Amino acid sequence: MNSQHIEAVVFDLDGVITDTAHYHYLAWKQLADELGIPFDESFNENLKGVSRVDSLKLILAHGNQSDAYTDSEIEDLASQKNEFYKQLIQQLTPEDILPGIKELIEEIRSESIPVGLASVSKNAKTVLHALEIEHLFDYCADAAKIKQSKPDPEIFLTECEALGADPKHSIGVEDAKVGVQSIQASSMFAVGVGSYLDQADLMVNDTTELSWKQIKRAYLHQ
Ligand code: B16
Ligand code: MG
Repeated sequence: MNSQHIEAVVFDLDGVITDTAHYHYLAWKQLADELGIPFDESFNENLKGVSRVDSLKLILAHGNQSDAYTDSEIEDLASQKNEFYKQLIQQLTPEDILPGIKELIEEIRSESIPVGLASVSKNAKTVLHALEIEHLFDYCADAAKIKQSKPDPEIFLTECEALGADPKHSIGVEDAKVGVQSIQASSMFAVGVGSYLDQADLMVNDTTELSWKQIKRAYLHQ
């Protein structure tokens, strides 16, 4: 029984706060189709939480095209995907916040527990702005300054440090396998939202199942 209090809760963005994971999928699919590389939702699971250029390299390897492009061409292809993605997220509104998430964050904040955002997306600020929830986060990591992608713990450790929280007394919420690994490598308690996350300390099928009471209970009984 762990009787420690909770010092911070850190959320991933894509796939946890809003379903931009689907927009990333659509944008990669458009690029993969142009490159003649087979691409489906199942392969897309490997890209969740992975940075833009690293995702592209995984797609090229999947299509046996790893050596087909120079570094500068890879940058251009990654920018092309980002343009598709930026067009898609133009339609985001506060209605696109996943069910229960805003209420959950407000409940955590009402207990004076700081809340952070650990997204490796360079579009995270634009997305938060479109959802009109920037004010709910005490700190948002700057993806451009994070050197090691998830599953490395860097982004979650950066969050805890900025929030003045001990990672051992903090909780992370993720939808990606590498994200759950990043939380656990930081010694935080991992809540996994969605499929393929069996290694999370607490797993739910979707955001409607996230309850602050249940998260606290699971954290205290870990
Ligand atoms: P961008 P997260 C991640 O965001 C996405 O899961 C991943 O699919 C994407 O490639 C990555 O951000 C980079 O995004 O191209 O917008 O910089 O899950 O960490 O919130
Ligand atoms: Mg995610």
